[in-house]
Amino acid sequence: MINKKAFITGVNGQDGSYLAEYLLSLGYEVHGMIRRHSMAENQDSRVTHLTDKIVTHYGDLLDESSIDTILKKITPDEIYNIGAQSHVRISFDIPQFTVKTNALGVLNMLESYRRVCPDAKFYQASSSEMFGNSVDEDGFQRESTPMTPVSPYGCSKLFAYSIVKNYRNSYKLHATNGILFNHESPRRGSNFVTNKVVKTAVQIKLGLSKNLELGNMDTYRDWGHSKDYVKAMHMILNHEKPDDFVVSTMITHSVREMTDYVFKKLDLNYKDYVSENIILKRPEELKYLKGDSTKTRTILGWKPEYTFESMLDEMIEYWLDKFN
Ligand code: G4F
Repeated sequence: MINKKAFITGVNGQDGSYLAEYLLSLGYEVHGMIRRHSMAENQDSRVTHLTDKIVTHYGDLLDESSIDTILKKITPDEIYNIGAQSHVRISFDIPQFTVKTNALGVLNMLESYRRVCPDAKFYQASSSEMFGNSVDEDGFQRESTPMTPVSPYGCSKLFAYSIVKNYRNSYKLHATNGILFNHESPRRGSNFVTNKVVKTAVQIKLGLSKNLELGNMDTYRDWGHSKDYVKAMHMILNHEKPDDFVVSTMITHSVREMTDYVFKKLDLNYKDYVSENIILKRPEELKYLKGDSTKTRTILGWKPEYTFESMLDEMIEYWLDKFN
């Protein structure tokens, strides 16, 4: 068992909650930061089952003093900065909040980390959205692919990625980036496309809904499972040399193919229920993602256990259970 203390921002998110479970299973003392919301049950809904096992602290990436106070109190060995405004389309509606949280918020974390506990190791949740529409000739994005983001979210994440590298080099910190491609699970927010499709398809199957409106169905994403990806986060942070790693399945599917798979699993034809609504499209779209995670697989020995199909099957089962 590992006798260490970990601090996770965004512990109440999909990844934060799976990461907390994973670190607990390894023997860690787990601390998480949660933000105060007006609805009490939203503050820790994904970690209520861990109430007795983890320590939560109120704080905010935009409130430097709260980060300082928490880090001084815990003196963690490992810091996972996963908290963010993580919805790409919504980043067009609230660009300034997105940039403050995802860019300045990371700088706030790094400054506290540098001053309070510089011997800790730091993981930053970087994103494949940073690549924008840049693709290498062989159809993959990898660590060396130029980054040309096409959303306020992507731009904010590129700043964060860059400042982490800058702090690593300037202050000799063990600060790392995981460049994660899309990753899903039953805990995914239902305004992200996979869980929106699965949840609504199940509702249609059970007569609880009649139709599904989507935005662009002809974009491609490399979708993995969050449970596999949090293990990669732990490996990246614990690699002896602080570095940047792509985490992906190396397989891509369109939103249309994903929708077709989910409806077929429920013996439905998506064409009878799904329509495209321009309101759900983005002002600028990232069309195609397929990540080359060879470096992560070779150096760290990581590989995913879930497939695209087993991940969607698990999500379908979850919603069938929930509504039945
Ligand atoms: O599920 P999405 O909203 O995920 P997106 O934008 O790729 O971002 C996710 O992955 C990133 C990694 O690359 C993360 F950094 C980020 O935090 C987030 O987790 O949309 C996927 C695709 C897009 O092309 C979108 O235009 O699905 C398309 N789409 C079509 N109809 C839709 C919808 N997306 C959403 N959310 N809702 C729709 O109705």
